[in-house]
Amino acid sequence: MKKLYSALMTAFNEDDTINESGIREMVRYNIDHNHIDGLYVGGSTGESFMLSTAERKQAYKIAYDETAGKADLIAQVGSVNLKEAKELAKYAVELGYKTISAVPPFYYHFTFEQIKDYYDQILAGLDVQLIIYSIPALSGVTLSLAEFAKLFENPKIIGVKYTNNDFLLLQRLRSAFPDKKIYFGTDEMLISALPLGIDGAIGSTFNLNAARAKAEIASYEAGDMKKVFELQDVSNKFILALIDNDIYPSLKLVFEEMGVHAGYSKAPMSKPTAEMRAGAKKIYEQYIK
Ligand code: NAY
Repeated sequence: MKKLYSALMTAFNEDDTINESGIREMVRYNIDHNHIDGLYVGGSTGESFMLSTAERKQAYKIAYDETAGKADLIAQVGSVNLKEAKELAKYAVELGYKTISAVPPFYYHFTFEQIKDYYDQILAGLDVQLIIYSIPALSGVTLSLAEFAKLFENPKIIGVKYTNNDFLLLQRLRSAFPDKKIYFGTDEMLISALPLGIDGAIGSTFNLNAARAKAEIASYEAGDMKKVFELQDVSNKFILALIDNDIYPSLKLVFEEMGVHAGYSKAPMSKPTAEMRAGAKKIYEQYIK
């Protein structure tokens, strides 16, 4: 069975400090209500590239503690500051995370040799497995099939979180590396990734839309493609409405509608306006309630 992971959000207070109880509530909702297979902690949805090292550690610790072994956990430790990435990886492993993930180093257009060295250094001396976080649209780093092959030579690198709509590369990865894990990360294109043999999906919208996504996966596995299309169609109306309403703060606003105190997003992300609140209420009523 393909796995479904929510990309965990980080709840903030209005002054942009971390809201611990908000993170705990979202973890609990994912476990108790979504019955989620796992949580991806500290990724894009966690707004992690805007956090200090101490705040990133705090988020891993809260998620680990609240999950209490009831779901798989993956800590995203990637950073353009390699020293920070190594420190975060070590910290996550000491907490008990069995799997980490890392976005390639970004911004400076590093060479592939530098990228490979970054992964090797993060993993050196740690008893942990790693999933590459490939998200070219945000990181600016595109890895080719040959480059994935070189990274996958490291046995600790067990797969990729593939947030990319290049389906040719996805198919070639699946064919070339049947034993590596591939988790797809564009929720609105899940329908297109399912037939390519993904091992599961990791996404922000599953925090709220897990039941529909799970039903889509189950329908796919039962061969009911009409149902798969219908479910993805509703999901996409929901996801596009969220994007139109400013996705990260809106995911939290919809959580608030459901009584889950998800807090705010961190500046420079927007604080909710009256219009965003009204939009989120409508999204909740139309797609979640
Ligand atoms: C992450 O690290 O949190 C993810 O990449 C999760 C995947 C999400 N991508 C981003 C950039 O947030 O769930 C998707 C995405 O929000 C969704 O498909 C809507 O576009």
